[in-house]
Amino acid sequence: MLSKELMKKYMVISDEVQEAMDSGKPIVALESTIISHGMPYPQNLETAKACEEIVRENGCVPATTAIIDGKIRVGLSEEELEFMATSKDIIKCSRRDYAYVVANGLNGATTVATSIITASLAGIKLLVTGGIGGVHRGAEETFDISRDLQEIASNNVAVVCAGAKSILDIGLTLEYLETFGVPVFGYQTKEMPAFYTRSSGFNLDYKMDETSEIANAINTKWDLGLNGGVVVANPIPEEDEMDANVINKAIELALIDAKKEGIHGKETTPFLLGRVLTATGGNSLESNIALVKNNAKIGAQIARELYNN
Ligand code: PSU
Ligand code: MN
Repeated sequence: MLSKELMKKYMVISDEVQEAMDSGKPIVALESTIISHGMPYPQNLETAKACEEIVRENGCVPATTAIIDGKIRVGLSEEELEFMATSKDIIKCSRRDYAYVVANGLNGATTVATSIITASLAGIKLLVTGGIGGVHRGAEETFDISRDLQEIASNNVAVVCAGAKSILDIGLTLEYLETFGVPVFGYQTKEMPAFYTRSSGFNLDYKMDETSEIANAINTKWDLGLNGGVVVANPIPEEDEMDANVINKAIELALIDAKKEGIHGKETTPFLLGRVLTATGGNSLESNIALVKNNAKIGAQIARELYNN
């Protein structure tokens, strides 16, 4: 956590979040790359606002994270959410970009990696996202492994997600998490969810049916000095699930296009997300919105118990 002086220098905390911090109320961090680079307008803004509301309804305070004019922001106003949803002047900000964006007074959307960093600097214990980044398919050649995994591994922040998209190699992503000692807890599932679908074909070691069980396991980990995060894998609700064949075909085509067009580095994930969206005629966007909201709900329920301990 940042010292008081450094917080003052680098960070702006919204009144709502500051009050929660002062009174020990549970806080749920929310990322902003999904707003700026992961979804089109206006659905991005509507979803961001809806998620904040769901977090409040479930007894927590939402803290959407971003960098605006070089200030690390914890908790955004409606105008600031709108800015993140519409401005073209926002850098997708991973760990390597973070200091540069802050030092130069720029705007940055925080990925899972930098939302975790921000949460950790602010002392927030849980982050809600849609899907985590991971080991990309073909990573044995491209070395493309999302920074998200290392940040999950090394900060005491729990991450609630709907698994990982199969634009990634889900099996290798799970292996990587295992190497770095990150537990993956399935919320009411024995299988790693694949974002748009509830199943991926990869089993998880631990299925937990109650949010209290998950919170207890996370607190136990930290009590024992086993530092680092946890992935909570919360499958998309059945009624919002996509047809696996439809989505997998769209993903395959997107991967072929990315290769053809020489897309690489930080552009890869937004490119693939965009292509999948166009190919599925907006159906994937609906699923995406539904699963993020569901993560906000379950995330807030876990956070309540985490802070209770
Ligand atoms: N996966 C999604 N939607 C997203 C992202 C991932 O389904 O919006 C975003 C998240 O912010 C995640 C980032 O942290 O992409 C990972 O990017 P990269 O693969 O470049 O590390
Ligand atoms: Mn990458």
